[in-house]
Amino acid sequence: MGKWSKRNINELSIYYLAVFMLWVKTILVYVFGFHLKVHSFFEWLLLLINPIGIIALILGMAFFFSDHLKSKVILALHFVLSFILYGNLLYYRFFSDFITVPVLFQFQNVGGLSQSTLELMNWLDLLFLADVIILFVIIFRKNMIRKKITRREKQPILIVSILMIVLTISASFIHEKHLFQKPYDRELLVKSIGNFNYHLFDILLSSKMSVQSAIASSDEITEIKHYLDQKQKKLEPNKLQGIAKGKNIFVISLESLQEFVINREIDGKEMTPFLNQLIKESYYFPNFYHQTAQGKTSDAEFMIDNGLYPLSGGSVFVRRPQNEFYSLPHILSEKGYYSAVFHSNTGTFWNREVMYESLGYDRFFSDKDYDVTEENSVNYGLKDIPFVEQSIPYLQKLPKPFYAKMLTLTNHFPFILEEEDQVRASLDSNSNLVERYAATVSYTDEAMKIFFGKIKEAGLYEDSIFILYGDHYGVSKNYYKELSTFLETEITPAENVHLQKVPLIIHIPGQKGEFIPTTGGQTDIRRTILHLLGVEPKKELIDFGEDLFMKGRKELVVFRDGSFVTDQYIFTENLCFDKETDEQIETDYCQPYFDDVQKELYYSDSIIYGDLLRFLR
Ligand code: GP9
Ligand code: MN
Repeated sequence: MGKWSKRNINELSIYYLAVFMLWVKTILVYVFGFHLKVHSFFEWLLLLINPIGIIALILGMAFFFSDHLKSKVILALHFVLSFILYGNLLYYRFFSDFITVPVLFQFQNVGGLSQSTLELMNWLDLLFLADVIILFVIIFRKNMIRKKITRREKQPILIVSILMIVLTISASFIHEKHLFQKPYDRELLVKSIGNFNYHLFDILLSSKMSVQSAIASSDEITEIKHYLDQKQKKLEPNKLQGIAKGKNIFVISLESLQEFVINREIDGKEMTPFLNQLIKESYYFPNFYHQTAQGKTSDAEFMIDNGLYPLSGGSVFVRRPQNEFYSLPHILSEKGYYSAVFHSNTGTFWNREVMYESLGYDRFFSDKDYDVTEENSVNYGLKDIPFVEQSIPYLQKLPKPFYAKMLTLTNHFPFILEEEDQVRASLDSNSNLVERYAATVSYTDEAMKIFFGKIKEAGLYEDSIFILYGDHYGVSKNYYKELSTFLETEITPAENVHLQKVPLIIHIPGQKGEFIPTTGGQTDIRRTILHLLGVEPKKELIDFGEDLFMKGRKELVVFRDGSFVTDQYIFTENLCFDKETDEQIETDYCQPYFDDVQKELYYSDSIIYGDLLRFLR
C-alpha cells in the first residue's frame, strides 16, 4: 500500500485503464446481457473492436478540461457511459430491444418501468460499479505526484479514436450493405457499429425524422396507393362480407396473452378453459402474430385502429398524436357508430387521453370513471374481474351501434396475483415467472367468462360481435430458460418467432365458427372488421392489412425489426427457416419477400412521419 502511494501516477494511464475497463464491460454486456449472436470470425472481430473508438473518444473529451479536472472528468464520463450501458441492459432484459431516443421521452407518459424495474435487477449487477470504484480510488488517492497529459500525447489519441470509429463503421457497412437502410434492425446495428455508436446514430435518425413531416407532399401518397392497390387486387371476396352489418363491436385487448396458453394444460387443468370453449364457437386464427414494438399495448391498439405498422422506436401514441388519422372510429362514425375505450389505468399512460381524441373516440372510460381501490387493483389498475364488472353499466348506456374497445391489465409483467384471485393456481414466493404468468392468464380467462355472462344478462350479446386478441408476448427472452422447461422445448430462433403468436378470436353470435389457419397479424384486423360489418369507407383506405377471411392472401406478416413470417418461411436474425420443420434453409427462399417487407415498413413510416393521411380525399 505504502509503496503504491509513493509512486508517481501518470494521468494517461488512468485514461487507458478507464477505456480498457469500459471496453471489457461493454463486451461482457454484449455477450452475457444482450446475448448478441455472431455467425463468423469477422462478426466476432467487429463485435470486439466496435466499442473501442467511441469509448476512447468520449473519455478523451476530458483532455479539454483544465489539468486539475481531467481525471475527475474521466471518472464522470466513465460513470455516465456505464449508466447508459446498464440502462440498456435493464431495458433489454425486458423488451429484448435497445433503447431509442423516443423511448426516453416516452418515460413521462408511461411512468417508466416502475414496479417491473426491480424485478429486472439482480445482485450481480453491482459488479457494474466495480470499475467505477477502482477508478474512484485511484483518482482520489492522496499524496500522489501526478504526471499530466500533454498536448502532444492527447492529439494522436483523439485522432486514432476517430479513425477507429471510421474503421468500425466502414467495416460494418462492407459486411452488411443495407445496415443503414434498416435502422429498425437494432440488434444488427448494435452488433455491427456497437452500442454507443448506435445511440449516436439513433439521435441523428430521430432528428431527421422530425423534419420529415414538414417537407412531405401529397405525391408520396400516390406511390403508396399504387402499391396497396396491387396488393388488394389479388384478394378474392370474403363470403362473410357484411355478415355483422350494424352490430356493436367489442374489441378486447388481452394483456400479454400468447397463443401457447390456448388448449394447454397444467397438471391436467386447462389454463384457459373459458377461451378454449369460446374458440370452439368462434373463428379462431391459430397462426396469428403480434407485430408490436416499443409501444407495446399502444402499438397493438394503433395497428388495429389504423392498419399501419408501429414505429420502430417509441410509440406512435406518444410521438405523433397530432397527426391526422383515418382510423376505425372515424370510419365507423360515418355509419353512425359511437366509439369508446375502456381501460382502468390513468388516462395519460401511453398518452392515451390525447391520442384517443385524434383517433376519433367519443369517450374514454379511464381510472377516473372506475372505483379503483387498494383491494380491487394490482399493478397498473383494476383487476380484470372488477374491471369487466364495473364496465357493464357504462356499456349498457352507450349509444348504439357502438365500437367498444376494452383493455385488460392483470396479466401484465411481473404477473402479480393475490391469493384470493388465484383461480386455478396456488402460488408462493418460490413460483417462477412462467408459473406466475400461467396464474394471471387463468385469472384473465375467468374475467372473460364473467364478462360474457354479464354481457348476455345485459342483453348486449345477440347484437354484437367480439374480437379478442393478445396484444403482445408476456414472457420475454429474459425468461426463456424457464419457458423452455415449461414448454418442454428448446427455444431456437425459429421457435422464438412461433412464440410471437397471440390468440385471435372472432366470435359472431349465431355463427358456428371454424379454425382458420391463414398466417396473419395485427395489421390485418381492421380490414377484417370492416368487411364483416360491410362498411365501405368514404375515403380511400391506406393501410397494410389484408382481410383474414379472404382467399389469395399473401400471408406475409412483417415484424418491426424487419424479420417476417409467411405461410412457409420464417426470416429472423438474418437467417431463413422452413416454417414447418424449423430447419435453416438457403436465404434464397426468403429473398422474394425482402422488397415488400422493406417497402411496407418504409411506406408506413413515411405515412406517419409525413402525416400523409392529411392528404386523403
Ligand atoms: C397499461 C397497459 C399495459 O395501461 O397499456 O402496458 P404495456 O403492455 O404497454 O406495457
Ligand atoms: Mn400490453
